[in-house]
Amino acid sequence: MKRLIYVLVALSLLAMLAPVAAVSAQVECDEDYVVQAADWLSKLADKYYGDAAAYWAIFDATNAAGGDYTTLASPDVLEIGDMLCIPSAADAEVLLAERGMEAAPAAAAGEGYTIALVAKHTGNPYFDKVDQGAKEAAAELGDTFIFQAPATSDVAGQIELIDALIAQKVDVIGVSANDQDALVPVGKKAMDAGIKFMSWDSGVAPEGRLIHEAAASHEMIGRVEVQMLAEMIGYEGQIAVLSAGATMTNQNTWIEWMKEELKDPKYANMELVAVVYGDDDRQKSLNEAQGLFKSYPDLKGIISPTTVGIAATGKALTDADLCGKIALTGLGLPSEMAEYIKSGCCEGMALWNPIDQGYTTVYLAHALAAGDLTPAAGETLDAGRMGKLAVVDLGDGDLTVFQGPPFMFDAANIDQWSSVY
Ligand code: RAM
Repeated sequence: MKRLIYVLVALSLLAMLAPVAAVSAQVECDEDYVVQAADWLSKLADKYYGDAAAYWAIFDATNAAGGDYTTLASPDVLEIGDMLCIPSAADAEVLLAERGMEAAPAAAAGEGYTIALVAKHTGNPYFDKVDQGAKEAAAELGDTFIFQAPATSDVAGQIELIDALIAQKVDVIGVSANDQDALVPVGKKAMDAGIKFMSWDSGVAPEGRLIHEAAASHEMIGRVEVQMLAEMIGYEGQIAVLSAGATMTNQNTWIEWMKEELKDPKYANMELVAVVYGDDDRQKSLNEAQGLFKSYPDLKGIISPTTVGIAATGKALTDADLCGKIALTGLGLPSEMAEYIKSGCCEGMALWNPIDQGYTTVYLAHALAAGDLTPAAGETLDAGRMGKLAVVDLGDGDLTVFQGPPFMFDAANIDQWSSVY
């Protein structure tokens, strides 16, 4: 199974590398810019040219400038202190033309649609990164963007927020569901009011929404996590899952695929002894991890398919001096997991880019509002820098757009990503 994992690594890393334009035009740096905390290229492009999509001009000019200027591996990766070359607006146009792109006329905020995304809860850096990518897309499209979440991951808080957004008459509402069924009535209410209602990250049941944006194939995520843990523990011993909320669609779907994968006879000596829920609350997740250590003294491995849960489990293992005795994998933010990956407590894990998730979701929301998508299976979403993405029907009208395969992180690449998300 190592092979699959390595192929995935290669694919994902390739996908992350930006095509480097051959800059044949002569351009000058109109201004030097030193990267500060919370800077990203599209934000700077918006500031200098009023066009977030013009970030390629800064990227190409900086890479072509040499000398003291930073060499950028990807437009998604900026480090504090990087020295950027900011070409004049005229030179930026030349550089964009080299890539076959046109500088867009600056769209005034509020000219476009009003798109509201509701996350599972506040205080989760995963959703802060979704917000970042969503804002980038809204700036490119000239839309007004609203990002909200309840304080804890309960569905009642989400329903309250959605009710208020319906009253506000926004154009699109998208939610990462804390409960796929409980959100159906409010989704129907939104659609009856003429609002496009969709889900992202964690789906609402198909009858209560138009379409869902999913990070990566549910099947691939579930199967790969079991494969990774099996490699770590030599295909033998008791394992457990530390999940997010018991009614959260995304984690539940991945766990179903984990169970499918575990049916393969090669896992005959592995036993799934427990699935526990930390509700994407740091303290509860930590307590649940400690509960597993106590209840299952022979436990060999934990899969935590939630960024909050895996980081809490990394801490619980470290505090209890159990790293190396109980293996850990799952879905984690490089920024939160770097210390556990470097200490060897977590040999490897997966995740997609949550910035890209926010970006893709807003492009999808915009296409719904503009009537560019019906939506129907077989249609194609033009998702800006994410390229063209297919609308697929997963069965019974479960229309979904996938943003792409997950990335794999380990000690070899974690430093490259821990400052990005
Ligand atoms: C947590 C949330 C989110 C999930 C990630 C992997 O941040 O539960 O919904 O997609 O983990």
